[in-house]
Amino acid sequence: MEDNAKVLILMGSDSDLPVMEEAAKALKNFGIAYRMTVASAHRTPERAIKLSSEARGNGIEVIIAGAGAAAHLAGVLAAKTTLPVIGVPIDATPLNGMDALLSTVQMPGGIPVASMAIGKAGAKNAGIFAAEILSIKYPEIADRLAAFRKDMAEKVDEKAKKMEANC
Ligand code: RP5
Repeated sequence: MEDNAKVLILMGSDSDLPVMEEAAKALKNFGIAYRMTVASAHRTPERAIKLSSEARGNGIEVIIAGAGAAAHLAGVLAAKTTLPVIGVPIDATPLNGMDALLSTVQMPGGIPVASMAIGKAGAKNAGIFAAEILSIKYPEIADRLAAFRKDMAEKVDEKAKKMEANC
């Protein structure tokens, strides 16, 4: 845990860690301090609510919440804070994440959750999206995001050139 954490990454179970690590990796890549821990909306609701309601006061600016199955974690956290909450639906059941996706994305009007894609791509994008939100306030994060996009485009260009050369 970093004292100066700007992002709080929560997950419903430690079994979600292999997916949610992608969000942490993305934040590290942009030099953003985060705190990552487990809190379940149904197994430890008091802990989830405490973490969310105290987040702003603790210097947190964005919350990322990953959960599988009924996946009400992001919505429960969003109910207790006006910070932006980014939800990551996790494929943890025989429904392959469709259950978590619908539970995360279909918030009733009034309490928004920004839902990402199911699984690792969603967790990675949650980290990048958190960086984009923070970039409004922190110009150095905006610069790192611009460099990340440039690097991604250059890699595609390189691959395209190689492919064309081999045709
Ligand atoms: C959800 O149930 C968790 O977010 C996890 O994705 C899923 C299964 O949890 P475990 O039974 O592996 O702890 O609450």
